[in-house]
Amino acid sequence: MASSSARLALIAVSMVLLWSVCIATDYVVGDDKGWSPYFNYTQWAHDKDFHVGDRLVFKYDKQKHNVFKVNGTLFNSCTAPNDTEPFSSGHDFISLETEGRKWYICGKSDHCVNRQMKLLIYVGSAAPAPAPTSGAPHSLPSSSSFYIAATLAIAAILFF
Ligand SMILES: [Cu+2]
Repeated sequence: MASSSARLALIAVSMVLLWSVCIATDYVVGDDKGWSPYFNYTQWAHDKDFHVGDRLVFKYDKQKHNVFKVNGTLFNSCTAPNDTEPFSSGHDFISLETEGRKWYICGKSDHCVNRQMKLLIYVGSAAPAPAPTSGAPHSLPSSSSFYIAATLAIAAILFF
């Protein structure tokens, strides 16, 4: 008869597998500071590993700020495009749908130029990125890992 600690361990392992395989991450930009002036977003992004499927969450006072997704040129000159509507709900979820560089700025007043309200991130391929092991017969595609993790979780719940 399995102990409850073994059952808990199996559930925990399954949850970690599920998390790493299929749960995308929401990143609250600026953490508790949110999207606000004089925060170093370069440093904030520095230790993050963004992947396709993750989301950026911009939280801010919508009276004072907004969010424009821009290109590198507009980013460098802090220019809000006049042919695009900004995100302006005060609590925006932006899905990272493609790989590559993404640029965001606040379009209000001089917030981008003088108050550091600009964010550049690099988005990698969908998480997790298993090391490409070409020719290795036993490497599983991530969907298989997902089913294994799900099966483990169900087994843990049903049989212990
Ligand atoms: Cu602003």
